[in-house]
Order: sequence, then structure tokens, then C-alpha cells
Amino acid sequence: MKTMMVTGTALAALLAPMLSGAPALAQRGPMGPVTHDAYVAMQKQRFDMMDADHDGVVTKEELTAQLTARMGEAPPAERVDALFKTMDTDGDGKATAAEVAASAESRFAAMDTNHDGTLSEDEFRAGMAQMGMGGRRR
Ligand SMILES: [Ca+2]
Ligand SMILES: [Ca+2]
Repeated sequence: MKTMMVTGTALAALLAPMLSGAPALAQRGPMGPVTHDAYVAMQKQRFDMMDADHDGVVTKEELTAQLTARMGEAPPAERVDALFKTMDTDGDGKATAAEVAASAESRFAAMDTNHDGTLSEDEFRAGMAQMGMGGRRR
């Protein structure tokens, strides 16, 4: 839980400057509406965080390490596999920044269920939950 809060704070810090033109949105907090640009920036930041050795490529090992750090426990291998597959679109075992950016685009499109170019809190949560990345646990 503590980890989620840290992530949320980092996210808020990241989003705040981008939302400065829309104070009403910023006040809704880190889980508020996420614009397309903010989402893409978030995914890029996430990629940089995952790319522990900064070689521009995220491996399954790096993804596992990142998820373990975030969740406080090692994630199930099949969850890592499923998530990694969404990142490594050509299946060569390496997720490049370009692949992750492209998959972020399609994920955004998939989550933006009412197609208004912004992820509402509900859309965002539903999308994260679907990926098994949400803060909610059963
Ligand atoms: Ca790497
Ligand atoms: Ca790849």
C-alpha cells in the first residue's frame, strides 16, 4: 500500500505541470482524468524506471524487478509474461522504447472507452485493473 502511495505521489508530481492549465483537474488528484499526452509521458517515465541498466531496452528480468519493487513481492510469472507480451510487440524478448510507446498508444485507445481523448478516473482504474496493475486487490 505504501508503494502505491509513493507511486501516486510521483505521478501527481509528474502530472501537475501538465495540468497547470486546468487547476480543477489537478485538484482531483493523481487518479483524476488523464489526458493522452499525460498518459504517454507517464508510460515513458515508467519505461525509464523499468530500464534499470539504461540501455534503452526493458527485459523481462527488468520488468520483474520493477513489479517486485512496486508490489513488495514477486509477481506471478504468468502475469509478468502477459504484461511483457503487451510491451514486447515483436516478441524478440526485448521491449524497446518504441514498442512500449506504441503499446501505450493502443492501451490508451482501449481504456478510453468513450473516446473523448481523456481517461476518466473510472476508465483509468478499469484499465489498470484489467492489466493487473491496479491498487485494488481481492
Ligand atoms: Ca534495460
Ligand atoms: Ca521487442
